Amino acid sequence: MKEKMYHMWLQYNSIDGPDLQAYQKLFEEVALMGSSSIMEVIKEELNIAIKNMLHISPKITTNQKAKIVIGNINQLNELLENKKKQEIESMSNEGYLLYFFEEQLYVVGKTDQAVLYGTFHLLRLIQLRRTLNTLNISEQPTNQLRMLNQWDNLDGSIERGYSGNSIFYEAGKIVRDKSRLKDYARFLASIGINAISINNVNVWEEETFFITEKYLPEIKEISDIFHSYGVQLFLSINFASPIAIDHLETADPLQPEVMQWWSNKVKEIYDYIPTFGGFVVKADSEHRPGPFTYDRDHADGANMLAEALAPYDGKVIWRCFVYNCVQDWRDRNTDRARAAYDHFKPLDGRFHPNVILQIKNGPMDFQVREPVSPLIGAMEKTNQMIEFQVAQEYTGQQKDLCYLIPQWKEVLEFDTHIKGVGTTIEKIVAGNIHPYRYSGIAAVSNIGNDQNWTGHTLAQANLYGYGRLTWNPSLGSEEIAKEWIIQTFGKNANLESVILEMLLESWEIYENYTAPLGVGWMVTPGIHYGPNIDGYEYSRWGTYHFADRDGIGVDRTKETGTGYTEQYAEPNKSVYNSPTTCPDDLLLFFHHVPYKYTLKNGKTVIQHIYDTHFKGLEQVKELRKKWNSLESEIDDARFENVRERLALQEDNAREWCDQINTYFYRKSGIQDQHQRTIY
Ligand code: GCV
Repeated sequence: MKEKMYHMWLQYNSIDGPDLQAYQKLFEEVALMGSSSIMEVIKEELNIAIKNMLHISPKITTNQKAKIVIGNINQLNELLENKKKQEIESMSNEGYLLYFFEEQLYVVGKTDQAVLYGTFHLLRLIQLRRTLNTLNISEQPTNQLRMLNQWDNLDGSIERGYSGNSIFYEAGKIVRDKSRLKDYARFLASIGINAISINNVNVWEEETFFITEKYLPEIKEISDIFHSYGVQLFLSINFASPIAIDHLETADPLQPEVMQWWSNKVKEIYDYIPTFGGFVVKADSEHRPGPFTYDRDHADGANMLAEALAPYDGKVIWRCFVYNCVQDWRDRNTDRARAAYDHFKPLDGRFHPNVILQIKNGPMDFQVREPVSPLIGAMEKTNQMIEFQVAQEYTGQQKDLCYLIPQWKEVLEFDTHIKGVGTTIEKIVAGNIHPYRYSGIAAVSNIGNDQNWTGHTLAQANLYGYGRLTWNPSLGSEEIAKEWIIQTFGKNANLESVILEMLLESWEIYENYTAPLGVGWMVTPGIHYGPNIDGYEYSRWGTYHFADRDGIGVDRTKETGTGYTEQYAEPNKSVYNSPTTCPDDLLLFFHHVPYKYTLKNGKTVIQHIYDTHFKGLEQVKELRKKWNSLESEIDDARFENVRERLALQEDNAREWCDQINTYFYRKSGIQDQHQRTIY
């Protein structure tokens, strides 16, 4: 039964009832054209899926009269009507058609990779028990780059990993048995992910050597596995590599010997891995080396690498998470929220066309609630992509339930107004606003070697949803959740409605019992789980929330605060700058207000804090009851896993509720209107 945990949403549950015969008939024979490594994995997947779902082994042929015909446009050229050919021609390389015509079902795309996506789409439809003989689907991804970043280290640990150890590395070595990597690649391809970086952005000593002959042969093996599922491999690099690897005296990006070093290095990498994607770089951030050491800026640093990669069509994905981590929080001129925009906006126009800036969704660090980063869309002449975090670093660490798709949807739907009404983040990162050559979405992965991949079985929904949303941001949170539930647990109306409800309310619940009204943090420093209201890291000075006996929140206004609001375009700038127009859920991110300040919902800030924290705890108790009601409908292993996690979540929620309410009661001296017990 533990196997069910492992197969996530590719369970391929047995189909019964009246649908079965119709599906079986269709799948008796499948014509599969071509023999590339991608076509081979399509064949494998069909065999597994059809056998499990329909209890038959399809005859795989190249017979063009077969009921199902799968191939790319060149292979099916003679079979297709002109109209269909034109439709495919007009699509991106990853676009495909899935349609029924004169008793045959076609899966046809521009490339083999597109055909792979089309095949997974078809298999998904069967899992969802959809009728196939009326299909007429035309699909292509909205985003060009749909990437996952592994924060895995060679010793097998994962920075901010909550699902066991790495599936890539173990005890200082790349894993020998790579079968789990292949399964990971399958899962990623099934949701349309097309790029992966396989090591932590914090590149420590030994990982620096990933780009040398010591590791490249094995990294090539990993790359080949992912490549056969249409996923391109990237590596995070250490900016100081020339010094660390070959003892150069400097890593100054403008020194000819450094430029030459990188150029040779990149050639060596491509000799091993011709399909290599490029570098992911964290520089001048949290004690990592970067161009600032040499008085150079980030355009100098990124461009030097871009020049080395350009002949191979390689890319530099340069992270904008650059800030002074040892800042004095009492200094009102050093607002961490301002940092990314202040560093990068002035550099617009200076980056090479194969550089992409990767920007976290908020200006801070994946808090439960943050405004959208004002840097996204603010650089018209520089490729940009957004960074989400599927790993629940600040949202419960896969012990607490937090379905993140609604949060990401809010971010993508945010209207920046940078080019007038309708300049949403979704359109910017899709490359539809500025003429970006490359753009898209990246996210920190949430998987490890736990049997169920994600620690909390329900956290699989975040990985699934990330891929689906990134492929098509117009999908709804509910629609994605339903797809995931049916594929993961089978078709069962009661189960579907209970789990759906749990997922959809979970983000709000988590927010209710943790940091209020956008103020963020209040977590145990370093660990980032559990409450520590005054906790702050790196620096010895200040708090993140500026609470005193009179009020709470961070003044980021133009007039009296850090001026961060100025980084937004109008009307957002003015909306955020005034407490009367600032949305309640971000009030304390932008403003320092008295505890008795009245929110738009009619409550005072302090009463809101008390109410949401008591409520959040009660909601977690309800989550537990809901899950327990499903005991007879779910296999033991998955049921127990979630049951245990929800018990931990209740402990966590209680701890938060107690600490937050006590802290603010003592600080403010204001009673709870409902006289509940607060010590
Ligand atoms: C990989 C936060 C995390 C770090 C992470 C960093 C980043 O600070 O706590 O673990 O480092 O973000 O995104 O680079």
